[in-house]
Amino acid sequence: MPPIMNQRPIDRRKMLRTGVLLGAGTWVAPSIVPIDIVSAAAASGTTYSFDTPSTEGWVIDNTAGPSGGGLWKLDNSRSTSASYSLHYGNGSSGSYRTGNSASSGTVTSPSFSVADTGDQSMMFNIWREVEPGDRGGFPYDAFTVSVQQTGDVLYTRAADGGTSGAWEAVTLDLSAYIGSTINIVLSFDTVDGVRNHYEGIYVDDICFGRSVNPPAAGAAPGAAPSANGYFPTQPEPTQEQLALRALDGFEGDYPEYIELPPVGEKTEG
Ligand SMILES: [Ca+2]
Repeated sequence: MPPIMNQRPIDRRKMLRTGVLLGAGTWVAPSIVPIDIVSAAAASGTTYSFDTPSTEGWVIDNTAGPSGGGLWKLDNSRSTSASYSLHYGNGSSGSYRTGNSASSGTVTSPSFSVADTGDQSMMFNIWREVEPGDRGGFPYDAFTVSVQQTGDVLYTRAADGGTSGAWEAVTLDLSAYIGSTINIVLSFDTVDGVRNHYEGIYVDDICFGRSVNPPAAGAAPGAAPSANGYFPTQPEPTQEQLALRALDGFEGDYPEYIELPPVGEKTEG
């Protein structure tokens, strides 16, 4: 999902005019709705801004996942509502490198009921800086949003470099869970212990509210739970990926001095 540029405040009256209201109160949103970071967070429903500062009922578990030793915390380095957010890392001057070890952890929402009116979507703002996807496409440094009760993965991003210094507003469709009481799980997993010298993840202004925006790309409610629960099952790396990773073990500590050619060019010339 590319960064959303030229954001402007939501005019809800205009949305009502341009959307489609079907019978029985079924709301179908217009295909394109401008999303303003602050306004999205102020939509109807429950919003978590973490600013008192408090996790506001969200539960951090830095022992969860394949590795544990996670770095989820409240942090005031970056936010879309002043001045705290949920953060995986060590602030804007740090990184999520934990020696040469992998790390993982989760943050789990309070339970809530997905009603048949309202509360059918999850909106949040996210800022990510993770390793770039130039090492064979293996999904290192995976951020995932899942449903605890089913293991359904609603959203995942890995090894793509992040959000290019900008915040992204993400909307996920929860209508598959109408009538259910669920908890949402945010997880981050470095998968391995190299190339973790990046700032990490910030999530702020999580809102469960009326579905006014199309589901984000990658949303897939109803997917089967993986063997790892809300940590998606990772494929086995190929021999080429493992070889590149062995090089990364050195490069990861000295990225400013070493630039390896991209995959596919290594054997040329
Ligand atoms: Ca905040």
